[in-house]
Amino acid sequence: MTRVLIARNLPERVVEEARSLFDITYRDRPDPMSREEMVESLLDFDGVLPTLGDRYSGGVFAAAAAAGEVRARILANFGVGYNHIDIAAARSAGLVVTNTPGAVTDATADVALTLMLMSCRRAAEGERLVRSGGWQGWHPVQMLGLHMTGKTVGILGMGRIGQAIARRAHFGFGMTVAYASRSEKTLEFPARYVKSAVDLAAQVDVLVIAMPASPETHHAVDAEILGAMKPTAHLVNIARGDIVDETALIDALQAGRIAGAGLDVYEHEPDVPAALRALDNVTLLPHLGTATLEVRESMGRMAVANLRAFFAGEAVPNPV
Ligand code: 8YV
Repeated sequence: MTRVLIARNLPERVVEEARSLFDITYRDRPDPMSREEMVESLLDFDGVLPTLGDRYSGGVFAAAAAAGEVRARILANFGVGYNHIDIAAARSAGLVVTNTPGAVTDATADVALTLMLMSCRRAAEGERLVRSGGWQGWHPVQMLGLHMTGKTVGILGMGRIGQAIARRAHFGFGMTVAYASRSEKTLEFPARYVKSAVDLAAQVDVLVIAMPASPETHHAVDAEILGAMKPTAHLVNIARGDIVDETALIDALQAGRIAGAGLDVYEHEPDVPAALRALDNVTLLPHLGTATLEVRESMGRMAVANLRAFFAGEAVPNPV
């Protein structure tokens, strides 16, 4: 029977479904695999279901090839983002890689809107004030934030998630949508295409990062982009932490060069720099993008569907 490693703790129903199809080894733990575990996974299993944090680097594939015969033929990633996998190295080692687009779109867009509102309306700061017991009572000019309705949102990356954010911002908050993307898109809502990310940053009240991480997008949001933003503007990142130069972001927030930031992802997760944690004008979430049971179950089912199709000799639904 086909041997599949589920590399992380998943919702029970997903594990049951996978067990009904394959000989499953279930690594029922919350932490990423070690390098040794990943090397072994390629030697011992026909398929692996890895996720965020499992760094299948070129070195892991090379170490597996040097240690024996690579048995694995597919990495069915749980999650849409696959920047933790060296795709070129996986391909040269003969593996197919799949991901779970679609399943994550709405939940991730919801967290973007959560962070936009929390940052613009200083919700985390206000919550800390109440919890501290230091709130002195309402007054007309207390904790004034940015009124989001009718403002301009700039979206970096107009893929599925970027479009879901834009739709919410346009139809829900009457926001003007502008975006920068690899190419101009045909969209079912009004949106202005801006060629350069720096120009986009300069024009908007909220800049939202929704592009996939890759070596090309590493530190795409740097001191220049942050410097172009209005001092009243907010930055939101629901994509991957290393798209932002975190040190430059801390500088901008400390100096008040931008009004605030809402982050769901970090450059060196789960490490969040103390300097960032010390700031009041930043909202920090622990990578909650898709954190609902319903969504995690559909992501899991999608990963299992990719495995099923692959081992049935069919075309995989979600190749990367
Ligand atoms: C996932 C995400 O929950 O799907 C993604 O790429 O960013 C998250 O919402 C997590 O990263 C697992 O892939």
